[in-house]
Amino acid sequence: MFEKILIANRGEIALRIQRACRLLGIKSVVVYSEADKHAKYVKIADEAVCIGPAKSMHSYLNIPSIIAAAEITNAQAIHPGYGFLSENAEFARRVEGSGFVFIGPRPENIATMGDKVKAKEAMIKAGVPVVPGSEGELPLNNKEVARIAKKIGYPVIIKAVAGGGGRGMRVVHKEEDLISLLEITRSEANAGFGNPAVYMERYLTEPRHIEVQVLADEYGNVIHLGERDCSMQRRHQKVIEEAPGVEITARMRKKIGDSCVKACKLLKYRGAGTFEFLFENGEFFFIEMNTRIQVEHTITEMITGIDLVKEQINIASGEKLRYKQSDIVFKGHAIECRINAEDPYTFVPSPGKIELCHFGGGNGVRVDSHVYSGYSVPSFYDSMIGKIITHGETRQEAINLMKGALIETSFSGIKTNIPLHLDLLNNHGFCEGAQSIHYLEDYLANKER
Ligand code: MV4
Repeated sequence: MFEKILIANRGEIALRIQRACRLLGIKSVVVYSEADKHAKYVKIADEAVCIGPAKSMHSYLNIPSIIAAAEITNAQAIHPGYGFLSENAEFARRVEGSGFVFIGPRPENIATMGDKVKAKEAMIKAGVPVVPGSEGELPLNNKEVARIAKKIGYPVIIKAVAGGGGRGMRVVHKEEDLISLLEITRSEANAGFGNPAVYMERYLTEPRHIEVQVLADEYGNVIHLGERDCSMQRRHQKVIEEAPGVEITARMRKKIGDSCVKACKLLKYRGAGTFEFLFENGEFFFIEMNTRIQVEHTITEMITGIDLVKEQINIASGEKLRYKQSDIVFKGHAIECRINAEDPYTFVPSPGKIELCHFGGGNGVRVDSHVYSGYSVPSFYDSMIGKIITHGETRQEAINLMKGALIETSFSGIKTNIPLHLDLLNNHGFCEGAQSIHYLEDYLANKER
């Protein structure tokens, strides 16, 4: 096992990884930008290294600074967290090339999943159901593209091969709009990702976003840990997540989970990973795979009792997976509310000094947050300042616990999205579990009128 790990991230996930290090008796090195220098998780780390100025480009995205920090502190492994460099295959390669262990998948697997066409091809090979669409990237011949769209059937969606997470996509409802939207998507893809290649899929109009968590070791042992429903989102930012998925039966879970496990085995995948699906009319359709720990990993931890960050570290140190699929038992229902420093109605970020901060608690309530009274939320990064997670025997209990936890929670000095969360937890449609990926945006649009 490692003696020292460098955490190449900030905020709540840096603290989450630091906690896993303490659990395992591993020393942690935190890297920080000048904007994060006063954060408490930086002060309480075994070691801390400043890697540059506030702007991410010069600190949390600065590969040579991070590797130099690992060298001077004699860390053995680097955990990338989520966001920043976590899905950068080049970073993973350079970490390994410098003699450190990358706590994550093989660089080749990160690169494959970054190419959405290659990712889909890998899934088709493994028997994972994918959204029907073009075979690979679209040809340059417009007539040919029109023929493909007609065959798939309108509406279709055009997506950038190098995109993902909702960037670089266009829905096309009728043939007249096809070529102009195709050209816009291509040029945006080229400008945004340096790659104009696009592909096409049937557009699913009212799906849920369901994702499956997996864990794989170096030796081909793979398990799945069930699914999460992340449909409650606005502009591709998740707001509330829950596990298990509302409509998902044990049979469906086993079938889709087993197919994800098979894909991992074929890919020789290692570490934690998430398969993203659209779920409509009882069917799963793969869209993307994330090769990192995700913000919402906590709800899977609550219903399985498995510490995913601890397992990531165990796997990276070369240990065999300590669980078989039959060891995984799903218990109760968990919900996560992402707490953002923002206006709850306009979504405008609200950085600044938190005068007072108090989180609710009690049995079944978990708080993952690095903030406290007196902490200043920097304006340079994502506005998420923490997560409240509740775990009950039933979905209704998890909702009730969350309402209580949020009512107990108070912040002054900054605005948070807690009022929005409370509105949603009292919303009839959400309480019925009726959410599709459009639910929250529709709700917000209707509320304005
Ligand atoms: C889709 C889709 C409908 N049909 N693909 C958006 C993010 C990216 N990961 C894929 N996305 C979508 N792909 C087909 N064939 C709708 C979306 C989508 C979406 C997906 C998941 C969560 C939120 C979303 C919000 C808008 C659109």
